[in-house]
Amino acid sequence: MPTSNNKRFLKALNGEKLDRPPFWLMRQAGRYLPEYRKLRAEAGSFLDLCYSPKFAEEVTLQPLRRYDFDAAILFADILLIPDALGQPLDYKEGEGPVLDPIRSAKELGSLSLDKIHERLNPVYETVNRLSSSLPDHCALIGFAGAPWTVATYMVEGRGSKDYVNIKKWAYSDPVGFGQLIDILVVATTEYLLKQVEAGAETIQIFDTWAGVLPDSEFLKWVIEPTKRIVDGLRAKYPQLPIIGFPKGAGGNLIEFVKTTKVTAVSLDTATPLEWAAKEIQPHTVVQGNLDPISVVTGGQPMVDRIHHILETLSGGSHIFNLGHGIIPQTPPENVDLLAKTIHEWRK
Ligand code: 1CP
Repeated sequence: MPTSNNKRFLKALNGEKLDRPPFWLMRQAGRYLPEYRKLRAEAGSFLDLCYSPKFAEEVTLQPLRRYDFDAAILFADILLIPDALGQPLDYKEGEGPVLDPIRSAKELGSLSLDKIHERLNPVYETVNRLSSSLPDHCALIGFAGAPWTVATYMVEGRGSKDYVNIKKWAYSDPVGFGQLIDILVVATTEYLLKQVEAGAETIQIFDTWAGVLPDSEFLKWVIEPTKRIVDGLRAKYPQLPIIGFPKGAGGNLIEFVKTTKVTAVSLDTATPLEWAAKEIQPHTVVQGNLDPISVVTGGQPMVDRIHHILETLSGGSHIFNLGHGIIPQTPPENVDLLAKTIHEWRK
C-alpha cells in the first residue's frame, strides 16, 4: 500500500496542489536507451528479461539514472497474463508479440487460472526488489493491460489493424466472448493485488485499443471490465490510486471516469486539452497528451508544446506524461530537454 505521502507523484494522485506536476513517460524503459538494448541482448529472449527479477529491476532503474522522473514503472509486458494462463506466446524480432489465437468459447478450456502466480512470481519479486531500490522521491507504478486490449492479442494472435476476428466473436457471441473477458478480469485483479502486496504504490491499467470499439461495445468491453478490476482492487485496498488509460476513448472518457471511478486518467495525444481541462479534470486527476513524436523532433516545438500542456492543465491536478509510449527512435537527449523544461517551468 502507499507508504510515503511525501512523494510528489502520490501527492498529485491525492489531488494536492503542487508547484510543478510530477512527470514520468509511458515506456520510459526500453529500446530508445542503449543500455536497455545491451541488457536485452544479454538476457536472451524478451520473456527471459521480463521473468528475471535481476534484469527487470535493472531495466526499470536505467531511465532513472538519466532522468529525474517522479515515478518508475515496473518493467514487464501486458502479455504476461495470456502467457501465465497457458497461451503460447513468442516475441518475434521486428514483428512484436505472436500468440496461438483463441477464437471461440470452446477453445477457452486451454486457459487455466490455477498456475498464474507460479508463473508470475518473478514479476512480484521484481516489484519487491524495486520497492527498496528506488530513489526515495520516486513512486512505484505496477501495471497490467485491460481485458479488452489483452484479448485483442489473444484473439488476433498479434497486433492488428482492423480487429476483425475479435469483433466478429464479440458481436456474434457476446456470452462466449464474455467468458474470456471474465477470465481476464479475475487474472488481472489477482495479478495487480499481488503487485500491490509486493510494493506497487499505484496501478496503471493500459487499454491501448479501447478506441476501436463503437459506443455500446465500449461500455461493455472497456468500462465494465475496468470497473470490475477497480472494485476488486479497492475491496482490499480502499485508498489505492488507480490510473486508467482508455486510449482513443474520445467523448467516452467522461463515462469512463464516472463509472470506473479511477483516480486518474491518461489522455491520449488526440484528446483536445481545453476540453479535458473543462470536462475531465474537475472530476479526476489527468495525465498525458504530449505526442511521443514531438520528443523525437525535440527542440523549441517540443518545448512550446510542453508549456502549452502545463499551462492548460494548471488549474487542477496533473501528472505530466506522453499521449502514448515513447518510441525507439527517440533521441535520449530530447528527454533531457523535456525534463529540464518541466523542472524550470515558472522559475
Ligand atoms: O524487443 C523488445 O525489447 C520488446 C519491446 C517491448 C518492451 C520494451 C515490448 C514488446 N514490451 C515492452 C515493455 C513494456 N510493455 C512496458 C514496460 C516498459 C515501460 O513502460 O517503461 C509496458 C508498460 C508495456 C505495455 C504494453 N505492451 C502495451 C500497453 C502500452 C502501449 O504502449 O500501448 C502494449 C499494447 C504491449 C504489447 C506489446 N509488447 C511488446 C510490443 C512490441 C507490443 C506492441 C505490439 C503492437 O503494437 O501491437
